[in-house]
Amino acid sequence: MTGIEYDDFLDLEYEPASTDLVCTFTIDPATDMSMEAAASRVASESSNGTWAALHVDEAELTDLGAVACGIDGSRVTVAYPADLFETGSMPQILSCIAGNIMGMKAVDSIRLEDCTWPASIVDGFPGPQFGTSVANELLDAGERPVLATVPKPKVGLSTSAHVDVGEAAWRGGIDLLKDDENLTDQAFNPFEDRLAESLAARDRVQEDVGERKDYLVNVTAETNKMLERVDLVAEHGGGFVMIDVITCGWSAVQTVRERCADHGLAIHAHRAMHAAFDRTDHHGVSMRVIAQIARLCGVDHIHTGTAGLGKLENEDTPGINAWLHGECHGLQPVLPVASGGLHPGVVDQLIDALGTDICIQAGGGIHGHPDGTHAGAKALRQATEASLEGVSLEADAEEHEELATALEKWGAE
Ligand code: CAP
Ligand code: MG
Repeated sequence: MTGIEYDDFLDLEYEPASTDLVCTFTIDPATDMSMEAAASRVASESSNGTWAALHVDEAELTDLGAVACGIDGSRVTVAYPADLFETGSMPQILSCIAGNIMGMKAVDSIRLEDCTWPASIVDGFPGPQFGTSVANELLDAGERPVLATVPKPKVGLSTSAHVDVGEAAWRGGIDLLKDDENLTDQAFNPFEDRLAESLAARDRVQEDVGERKDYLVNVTAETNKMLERVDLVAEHGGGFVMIDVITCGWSAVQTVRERCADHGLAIHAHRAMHAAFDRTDHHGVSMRVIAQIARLCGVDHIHTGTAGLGKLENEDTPGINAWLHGECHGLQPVLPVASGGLHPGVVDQLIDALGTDICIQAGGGIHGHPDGTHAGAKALRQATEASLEGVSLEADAEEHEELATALEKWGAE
């Protein structure tokens, strides 16, 4: 019989195997606790240890212990053997690596910063169906960023008013109309009416302007309800659904991903509530890890912020986007979405910071244009095309009155 104790989970000589899931944490140990003691407790509690020394028959014991194998200041590396994890279950993975340890008294705070995912875990997940290829497989964006808009006010517009705003934006040069996060199926704007009327308007606009357009309809709901809505989107000829991935939960996202594959629908991931996990730099789960999880679960777009240019706090948008675009055991890359307080006057800086393989999403920055939504959409498209051509926004505004008015209103910061 052997006793498994907290100290058994620390080995600073251990080199993680390529098959391990390697997690990096920021840890602030509790008073009176060394970093080594705190790190070994984290590895223990998140794998197969507990607070009491256990007496287990070694012959019966599979070696599933995680190893706290690196300490660098407040950064701690923990390597988890892949056999600890059920194939293809994001909830099970998170119950280990971001579970009880978030509340352990051994740490004053702990933040899961980054994961290196081994092939054996990644292979259990579908990844995106389309990813960045939506720009040209489902839309006609060419080399420029995909452009999206969300009607404002967030809620309260009737179905026909909402559709009119969408139509004006599409005609002005926007590719994607998007629902806001708190618009789902309320009495003032019921889901199926909005879906049917928006897609009918989309078809009219496509016909007139000769560019593919689509609608990111918010299917967010209880999981079975969401599946019904996904089926409706397919029936009505939509190409995308939008899911609020944090509020729905990852198992729901996995279920919807399967149903979307049946219909060939792409998934736009909104991330309301992410800041409850990632806003502070010392506790919770980073946006980088949230984006990684979303990619494994198979979303095609995810909001990752505006590199500090908009109205919301952001965490390392360029670094997260680089991960979403980069290689991960053959998964499709995800299209990052920049959103939150954007307007035409910041598009050049946004593209400088994040490149062109992104979606630019603006609500107030289009509908708040002094000449209305159609002019606002034109201004965003003008600013995008000027930035791609290397023409300054001010110079382009001399040729385009919509952009000139937008710059007068909001400035070219
Ligand atoms: C943007 C937005 C988006 C946020 C999401 C809003 O509207 O519709 O939900 O940008 O944030 O409700 O605020 P505006 P993030 O363009 O009018 O600001 O992308 O950071 O997850
Ligand atoms: Mg919103």
